Order: sequence, then structure tokens, then C-alpha cells
Amino acid sequence: MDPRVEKFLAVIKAKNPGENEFHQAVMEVAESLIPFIEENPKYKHAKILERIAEPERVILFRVPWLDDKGEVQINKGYRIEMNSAIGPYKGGLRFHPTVNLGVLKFLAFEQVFKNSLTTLPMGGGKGGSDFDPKGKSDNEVMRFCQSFMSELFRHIGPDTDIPAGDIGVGGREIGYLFGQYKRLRNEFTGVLTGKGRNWGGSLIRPEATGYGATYFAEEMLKTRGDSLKGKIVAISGSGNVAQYATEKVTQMGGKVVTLSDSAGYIYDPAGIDEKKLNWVMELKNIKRGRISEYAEKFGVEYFEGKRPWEVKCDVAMPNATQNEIEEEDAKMLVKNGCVCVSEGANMPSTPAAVTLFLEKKILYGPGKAANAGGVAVSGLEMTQNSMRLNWTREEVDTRLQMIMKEIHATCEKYGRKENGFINYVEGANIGGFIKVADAMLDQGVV
Ligand code: NDP
Ligand code: 2IT
Repeated sequence: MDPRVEKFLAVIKAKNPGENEFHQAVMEVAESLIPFIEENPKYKHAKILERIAEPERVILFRVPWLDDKGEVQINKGYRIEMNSAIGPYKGGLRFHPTVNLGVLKFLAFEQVFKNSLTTLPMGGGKGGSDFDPKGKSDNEVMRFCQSFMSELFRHIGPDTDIPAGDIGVGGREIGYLFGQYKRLRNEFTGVLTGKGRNWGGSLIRPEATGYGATYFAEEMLKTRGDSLKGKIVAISGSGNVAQYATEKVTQMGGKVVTLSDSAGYIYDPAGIDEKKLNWVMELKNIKRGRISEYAEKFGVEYFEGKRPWEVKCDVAMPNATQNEIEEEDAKMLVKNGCVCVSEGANMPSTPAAVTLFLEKKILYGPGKAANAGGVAVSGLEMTQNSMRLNWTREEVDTRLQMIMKEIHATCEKYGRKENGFINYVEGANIGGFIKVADAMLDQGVV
């Protein structure tokens, strides 16, 4: 490791003990940025990177609620307000038992660069809880969301901080959260994104992350005169991002052969077509079942406790969670001829996996670029809420496609090497940094 990065990281680790995912996210960004900052001393003297790595504000709170048996339950609630240099804090809420301060800080840190890349005026934030929605009744989820918002409402607002969904937070949870916010504030405003269609939501927001990551894959392939048409695609996860990535890949002529959840993956060599996908959506979004049921229903193989990266594929789309592609998985992908990795999830590849992808000249689109379509359409939802107007599906989708192309162009601008190879990691980190850093310089030491 570059000794300058090592030195910087030693301070981060000392100041933020035990926050491993946060250290990892900062390291990946610092490796790209420190050489760039050395060449641009204005950022160095103003300690921009040091400031970006310290949240502007961290809110921690108790979330007490009553389960269906009348028993008191207590969870932790968090909101990390990371950076507001280019707009109000913006980013999702994650409800998952693995949530802790380090995980949310990594996500908030990534969000700052991602939101900058979208071209829209949004700062970065993230929040959530260690609450596990799995196995809970709708009423329990509602009571939890109401309690969570009973504290969060005083910290957020349509011009201050605008949360949205992430793992474990979808349309149902956003509905309960919005209802409680409106009740407490007596105000109908666009304080959350991912809202329902009839009450301020944008068309294409549910689809946006998966569609965007697919458009980004297509853009990457295009640089080599190739496309998704006819490609075998391995997808992990079976939630929001995985579902709509499957839909778009299929529409663009690719064949999705895997889906997974935390228990294992299914392999369907015939491809997960529209009919099967509709069944998955019903299973996951309404019945809230497990992906293993797909294997029983369609008579395909299920691999308990495994990840889909051992399957032969041309394109991989990790759409579940952080660090789900380890070095061994990456080796397997490369060995089996995978040429493109487009990350729907946040930081799904470990540093060793990323190093291997870059070494092998894989078209590797890191999450902060490839999955920015979700927050981009959240930004478009905010615009529509402010204008009190609704755009059509076509209008939002066209804007999403334009934004993904622009993000790709930014990555190319800052990431293209002399030998022609595009390092999307460097491109996304530097491209995302400049706008935020310049705004921070303009606004003084705050
Ligand atoms: P969902 O809750 O809809 O789905 C999550 C999926 O990932 C589920 O299939 C879940 O399986 C699986 N998963 C979650 N945790 C783990 C784990 N520890 N190990 C293995 N599998 C796991 O979430 P989303 O689809 O919204 O989010 C997926 C990823 O995309 C996340 O990294 C998120 O940060 C990222 N993302 C989401 C955006 C959005 O707009 N929703 C925007 C940008 C990025 P199980 O049911 O077993 O838990
Ligand atoms: O990681 C992400 O970009 C999200 N979960 C979406 C954030 C948003 O505000 O739409």
C-alpha cells in the first residue's frame, strides 16, 4: 500500500475503532484520491479528505416498540448526516440485524460520492436500525416504523435530510414512516423518497437501481464494442435491486441464470423469464418467502449456503450486500470467463476481489457509479414533489438513462489510462470528489 494512504488510514482507524466496513470504504477511496490530491494541493491544504471522512452529524437513538405478544422490544436507531456541501443529506435507511455504526458510516461515506456523480444537488447520508423485519407481522413493522420516526422526524425535512429505502426498507416501510412523519409535522412534503404512486412517489423509482446498474453494464460493454444481448448473467440477491436488474437484463436480450438470498442460490440455466420473475416478485414482496422455493416450483437446482459466483457467466451483478464477492469468488468468475461486473449493491466486492478485477482488466463498475440510478431517481422524485408535477414513465426512464450515461462518461474522463483501460474505481472516486471538494472550498472551514 502507498505509505501516504497507510498513514491516512492509521488516523482513520484510531479515530473510528472497530468500524471495519468504514475503514474499508475510506481505504478504497483514499487509494484513488491521495495521489490526485497530491497533484492538486488546494485540496490538501484545506484537509478536504480528512473532513469528508468525518460525518457532519451522527444521530443515535432508542427505538422501543411493542410486539404482537405485548412484549417490549428495543432497537437502535441511527442517522448519519455525512456531507451537505452540494445539497441536503440524502440516502437510504437499512433495517437489518447486521446494522451498526461502522456499516452505516461506510454507506453514508459512499453515498457522498455517489450522489455527486448523479449530477443532481444531493449531499450524502444514511440511516437505519438493527431491527429485523423478517418474520415480523405487518403490524409489528408498522409499530416499529412509527416509533423510529417519532424520533427521526425532528432531524429530517425536505430541505434538510431526505431518507429513502435500502435493505429491509421498501414501499411498505416508507409508507408507515411517511404516515407517522405527516402526523407529527402536520405537513405533506417530499421528506422521503420511494413513496407510493398515489401519494407523491415517482414512476420508475422502484425499478431505478436495478435498471440503472443494467444500463451501466451496457455502457461498459459498449466501450469494447459489445452489449448485453446474448450474455449469461449471474445475479445475487432477490430483493428490490436484483428483481429489476433481472427484468431489464432480460428486456435487453441477456439471460439471468441465478438469484439468491442469505441462505443460498438457485441456478436456472433456461433463464429467469418474465413469468418466473413475476412469481419471484410475489414470493419476495408479498408472501415474503425464501428463494429456495423457486427451485421446488420450477424444478431447478438450489445450492444451500453458497453464492452464485461459481456459475459460468459473462456478466456478474452482485445485488445483495457488502463483501459478498471475496477473492476466491472473484477468481472463479475470472476463470469462468466473466468479462463485466456491475455492482447493484454497495461495496459487494472485497478489496482483494477488486484488485483482481483490475489486474485482469475486467469491466468493473463499482457500486457508487453502477447503482447510482436509485438515488438519481430519488432526486427526480424530489424535483417532481417540489414542482407538484408527475412525469411519465418514459420521461423518468429517459432521464435515468441519460444520468447513467453521464456517470459513465465521468468515470471514463477521470479513469481512462494511457493504455486505454478504464479504471472505473479511480474514475468514480475522483469524479465524485471534485464537485464536493470544490463546494467545500467555496464554503470555507465548516
Ligand atoms: P432488499 O432488502 O430488497 O433485498 C436484499 C437482498 O439481499 C435479499 O435477497 C437478501 O436476502 C439479500 N441479503 C441481504 N443481506 C444479506 C447478507 N448479509 N448475505 C446475503 N444476502 C443478503 O434490498 P435491496 O435490493 O434494496 O438492496 C440490495 C443492495 O443494493 C444493498 O447493498 C443496498 O445497499 C444496495 N442498493 C439499494 C438501493 C435501492 O434503491 N434499494 C440503491 C442502491 C444500492 P435475505 O432476504 O435472505 O436477507
Ligand atoms: O444506496 C443507495 O443509494 C440507496 N439505498 C438509495 C438512496 C436514496 O436516497 O434513494
